[in-house]
Amino acid sequence: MSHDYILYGWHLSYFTGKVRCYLRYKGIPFVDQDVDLYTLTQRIKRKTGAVVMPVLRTPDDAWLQDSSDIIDYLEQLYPASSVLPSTPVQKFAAYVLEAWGDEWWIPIAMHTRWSYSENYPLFEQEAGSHLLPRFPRWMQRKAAGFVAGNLRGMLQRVGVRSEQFAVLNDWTLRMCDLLEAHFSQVPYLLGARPTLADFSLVGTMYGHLGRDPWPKREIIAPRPALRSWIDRMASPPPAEPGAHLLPDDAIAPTLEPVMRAIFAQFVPMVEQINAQVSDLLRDWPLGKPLPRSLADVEIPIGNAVLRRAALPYTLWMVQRALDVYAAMPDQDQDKVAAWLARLGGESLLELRIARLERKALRVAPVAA
Ligand SMILES: N[C@@H](CCC(=O)N[C@@H](CS)C(=O)NCC(=O)O)C(=O)O
Repeated sequence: MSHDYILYGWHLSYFTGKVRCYLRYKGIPFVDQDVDLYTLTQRIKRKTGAVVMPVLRTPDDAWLQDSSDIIDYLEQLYPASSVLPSTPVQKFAAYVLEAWGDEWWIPIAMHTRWSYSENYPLFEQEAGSHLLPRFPRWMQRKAAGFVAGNLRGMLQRVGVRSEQFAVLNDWTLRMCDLLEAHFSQVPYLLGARPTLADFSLVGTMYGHLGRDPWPKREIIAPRPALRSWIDRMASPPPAEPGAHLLPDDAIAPTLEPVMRAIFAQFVPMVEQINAQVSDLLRDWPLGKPLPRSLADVEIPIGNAVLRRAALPYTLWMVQRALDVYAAMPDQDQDKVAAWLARLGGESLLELRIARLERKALRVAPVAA
């Protein structure tokens, strides 16, 4: 059998946005298929082991799951207009930003959607009609309600707790101000073309903050440079040969406050997840998937503390970045280490994560 790539997902979905924007930027022909209930819960479950989106079905009928693995796979096949920087600091930064964009923003994306009821009609309408196309409206509403119930069931775990709304909102506004200042100066995170870092961040920005009515109006609309970056990412202009990342492996000064926040907040979160996982692994068989979530971690945010459950999967994302670092020649590692030290990120390189393999939405320890 041979067909174009098929992307199973929804416009509402965080990680589908990451892959869709990537496919469009790369000019890879694909069918953008709103996933229905049967495909989501039966076919995808059978093929990947989880009820999850996005899934990319390849022309030779492999069903690929996980946005990072999908992008890795396609980068090998379509090396033109690579989204991976070739110089050490930008390359490492792209992977760190990918881990942060994928993992850190989950509570923000869930909070800005599920804590404001004006967002629900869009969710209900789109999710319902995708799940049960051609079915009566009342059945579509019921199906959307079922999925919404499952997603609401995750809120507490990911840190969307009413006593934390103010911290989440303040953090989001401050971070979006930083991103606005950056995109007012530089078209993409690392220069004049998008990288893995942009595709990760656009997941939360396109599917959630840029489309759900409350955050779209309250957070994104007042920040026109951020808005136009989202729009450029969603409908990318054709890749231009002359569009380069910043010269001399530089990270824009406007991105430095974002990186500092990552090192001050995301890295401590990762360290705490790693401590919990390391404890557990003392008595855990190789190959057995870890629970999806563990006990709470406590993340310093200015004078406040944000609590959310530790997700072992996050370590797999960070392992990707550390693998890239480990594969660099010494002089490149020195450049990355010096850059991290300047921005307060040196402890990232001290993390000792047990080797993990992804198993659908979970991770399992494997021999190093
Ligand atoms: N890390 C995966 C996660 C995919 C994911 O979490 N997808 C969400 C929708 S955006 C989902 O299907 N979640 C179901 C669940 O968490 O059980 C990726 O990068 O693709």
